[in-house]
Amino acid sequence: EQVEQTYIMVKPDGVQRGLVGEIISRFERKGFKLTGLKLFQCHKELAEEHYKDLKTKSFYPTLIDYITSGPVVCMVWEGVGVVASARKLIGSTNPLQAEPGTIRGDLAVQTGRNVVHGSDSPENGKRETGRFLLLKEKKGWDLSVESGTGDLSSLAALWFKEGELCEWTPAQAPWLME
Ligand code: YYY
Ligand code: MG
Repeated sequence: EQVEQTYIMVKPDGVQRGLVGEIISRFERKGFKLTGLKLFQCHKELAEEHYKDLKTKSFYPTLIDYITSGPVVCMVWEGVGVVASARKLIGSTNPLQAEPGTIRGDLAVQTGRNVVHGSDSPENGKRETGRFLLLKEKKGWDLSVESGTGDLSSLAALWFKEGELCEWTPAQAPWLME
């Protein structure tokens, strides 16, 4: 099993509603490892790059306005299977369809105010967290080989820069995984 990274972001509504601690808490209690954390005012260019796959959607302009409307909390969580598991903890995109017990199911009512983002694949986890740059620096990995696309521009780290992520071993590690 592969250790993955996922990019989790408390969106501006989550920050404004005072849900930052609640949301961080859910990933902490589950047992994933936090390796990056910052409060950040997202600019338009970054929002557009982050959501570039949705460019043709009717809601895209309002999505960009929403995500840049106030500070967000950017996080990297690491662990085996963390990408899919985090999506389950977050719940369905439409909070009215999200199961009770999930973040969106418990804390939100509308798709356009669904309080949190989570990467949808390990590849996007790497792209969004900036893990590619970290690994490249440490191990000399070739981004084009890793991506399989050869398109370096699409792999530039989005939310974190070199030096912003921490590698550490939580004291609880041996009590979480045998
Ligand atoms: O990954 P997830 O956030 O659950 O949904 P996406 O399909 O990637 O859409 C990203 C973001 O766009 C969603 O969290 C809210 C917004 N959105 C919307 O406003 N209206 C839709 N019909 C679909 C998505
Ligand atoms: Mg998505």
